[in-house]
Amino acid sequence: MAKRILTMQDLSCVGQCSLTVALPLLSAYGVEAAVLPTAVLSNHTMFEGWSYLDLTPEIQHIYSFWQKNGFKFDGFLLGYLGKKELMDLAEECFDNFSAEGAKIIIDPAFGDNGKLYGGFDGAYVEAMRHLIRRADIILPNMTEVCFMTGLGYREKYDRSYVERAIEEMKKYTRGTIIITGVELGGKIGEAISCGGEITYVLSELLPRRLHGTGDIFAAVFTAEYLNGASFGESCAAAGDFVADCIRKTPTEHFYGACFEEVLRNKIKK
Ligand code: PXL
Repeated sequence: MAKRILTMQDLSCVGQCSLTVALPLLSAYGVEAAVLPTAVLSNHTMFEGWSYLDLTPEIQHIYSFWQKNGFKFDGFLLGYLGKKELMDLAEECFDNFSAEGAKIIIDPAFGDNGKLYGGFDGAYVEAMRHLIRRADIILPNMTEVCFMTGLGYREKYDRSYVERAIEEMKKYTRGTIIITGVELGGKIGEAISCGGEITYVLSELLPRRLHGTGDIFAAVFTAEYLNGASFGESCAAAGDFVADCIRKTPTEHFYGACFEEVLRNKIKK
C-alpha cells in the first residue's frame, strides 16, 4: 500500500515553493500526501511584499477531527513553518498521529546564502534546533547548520569544515544528518552522516541558484526514501531532479524552479 505522509509547511499561492511543490511531487511518486498548511501567503517572501494569514489558531481544531477520525501517518515532512509556536504543535502531531515506525523528516527551511529568510530571528532558529531532536532525518543547508550551531558561515570550504559542521549538529539530533547544497571540488551535493559514517553524493555544479530548489529536493528525497530507496539513492535521485529543473528554467524566470516539465516527462516514461 502507498505510504501516507503528512507535510507541514506554508501555502504560498504564487512562487513554486513549499506546498505547491511538495504536493504534486509526492503524489507523482506514488505517496499519499496529506497537508497541514501553517499559513497562507500571497507569494513567497523573496518577492517585494506578501500577505500572511497565520493558520496556527486553526491547528488544534484540525487535530481534534484527526483524533476523531483516527488518522495516522507513515511519515512527516516539515518545511517552512513560519512561526516558532508551530514547533510545539509539530511535536503534538508526531505524538498523536504517527503510525508504527513513522519517519520524521525535517527541512529547517529558514535561510540560505548565509542569511535568514525575511521574518525569522534567533528565537526561531533556537526553536528549530530544539525540534530537530525529534527528527529521524534532517535536511539543512550550510546556512541553517551555521545558524543552529554557531559555526561561522563560509562561502568556500573543504571536507573538514563540513565534517566539523556535522559534529556540531550531532549535539542536537540523533537523526541522520543530510547537509544539502554542499559545494566541494567544483561539485554540489549532499553530505550524509549516518551511524558514525559520512558519505557524499556529489554531481555537476550548475552556475545558477534558484529559489525553492530545497523544497523540491526535500519532496523528491522523501518520496524516494519512503518508497524504499537508501539515503544515498534518495539524495542522488532528488539532486538529479533538481538539476534537471534548473536546466529547464528559462533565464528570465527569477522566482522559482520550473519543475513541471521535468515531472511531466517523468510521468510520461
Ligand atoms: O522555499 C522556502 C520557502 C517556503 N515558503 C516561503 C518562503 C520560502 C523561502 O523564502 O518565503 C513562504
